[in-house]
Amino acid sequence: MILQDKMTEILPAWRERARKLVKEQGNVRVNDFTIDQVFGGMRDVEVLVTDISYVDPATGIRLRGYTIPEVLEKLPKAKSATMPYVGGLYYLLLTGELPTTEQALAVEAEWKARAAIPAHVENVLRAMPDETHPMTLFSQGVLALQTESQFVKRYSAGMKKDEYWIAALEDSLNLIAKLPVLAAMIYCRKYSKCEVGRADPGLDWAGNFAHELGVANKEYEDLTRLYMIIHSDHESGNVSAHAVHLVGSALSDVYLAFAAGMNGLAGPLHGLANQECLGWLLSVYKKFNGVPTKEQLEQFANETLAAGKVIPGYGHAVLRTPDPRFIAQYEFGKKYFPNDELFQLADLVYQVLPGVLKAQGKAKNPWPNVDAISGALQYHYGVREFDFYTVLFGVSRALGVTANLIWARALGQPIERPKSMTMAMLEEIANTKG
Ligand code: CMX
Repeated sequence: MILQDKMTEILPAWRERARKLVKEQGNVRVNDFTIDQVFGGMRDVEVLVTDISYVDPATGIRLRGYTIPEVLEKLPKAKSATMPYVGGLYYLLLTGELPTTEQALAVEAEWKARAAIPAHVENVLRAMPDETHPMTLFSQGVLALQTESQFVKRYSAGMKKDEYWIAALEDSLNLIAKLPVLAAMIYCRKYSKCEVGRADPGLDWAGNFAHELGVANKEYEDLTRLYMIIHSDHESGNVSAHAVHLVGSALSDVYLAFAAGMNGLAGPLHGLANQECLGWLLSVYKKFNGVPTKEQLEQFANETLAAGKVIPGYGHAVLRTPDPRFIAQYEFGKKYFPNDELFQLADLVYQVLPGVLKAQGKAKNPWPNVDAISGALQYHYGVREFDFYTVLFGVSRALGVTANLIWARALGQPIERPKSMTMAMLEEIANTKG
């Protein structure tokens, strides 16, 4: 299989690199941390390693070293599409190399062959009450799929350590293949908007996801490809990525680890933020009975800040420029529906907000992040159920976190087990050193 063959080829050199670094320079100190960081969620503490993505404060996320514009330009695309095959992105995330069209299509073919969902998964979802949040259903659906884990079967049969990554790759390909089908099943059932299981075998993984959501529109297929690519990975320290890594480090299989990550993504401080952004845009639209003037928006934003509230979609913990994932979506909207009023409002906010935040002087980054516009684009194409947006994010995030998990198993990364201290110990250190 294409990804297994390629990784088998490149893995020995990576293993040797990791082995040599730890053996010969393992006692070199990387950095110290402060009491602020111990109490502050380990913000900025550099203790994780991944080669799959890196958030550069100036240029935004780099996927295997490539910026978002480079990824969108260099990955192979179908003739009928303006956005790349997501199968090509997965090839890049796993191997570090840009795929040819054939290689991207080979990954797409793997996913297509593995997309069927066992009947018990739908039964699990059906058993839940109507008001269940889509992220709860998504996580439950993933756990129900865990009966498929090849890792579990092979581990109990005495699989060699060297082969853990192969079983993790198998599980990851199966999981990713099934996630759009699962997500669409949740969407169609919960909102009664589409017929479950309307796959189009002629479409690629992301295009088919758009189709299964019941949006029969070539532009929306491209938007789905774009969305899946830009949300795929954002280093290893964010809650969902870190949860997957942590749980996976106990040799829990890909399904168990991914479900843990999705439970983190469901939190309002993480993946749920995208629905808050659209809610804020719609509330502004409603308040002004349409798109306000620049002056009205400025005044409203200042009042919001004066009331001690945050403006959703603006600011970032690491980035210090407009998020390139925002820009990619902004350009998509400008190209396809510049006259959509909600898009025009998002555009006006982009013109006005950074100035307001700069003048207030608190936010380190006054620029828009990925969430500032993603909901407005979904809304345009009729996917208007806010609480489903985090599920879209979750399907995409599977690409990055599973790539990381496969590599963690391939490099033999151990169980994660940081050490705790008591408050008294910290006080003693502070009194001695402070
Ligand atoms: N509106 C109002 N105030 C903001 C702000 C915003 N959009 N962004 C930052 N600030 C404020 C902070 O609340 C903080 O105020 P206090 O000192 O009173 O606590 C101050 O500016 C400094 O914050 P910061 O160091 O610039 O930002 P953080 O790294 O602490 O937080 C983030 C980053 C994203 C949580 C924050 O900018 C925010 O709350 N933004 C709005 C919510 C949002 O868009 N979330 C989605 C994030 C998407 C992602 O992470 O990818």
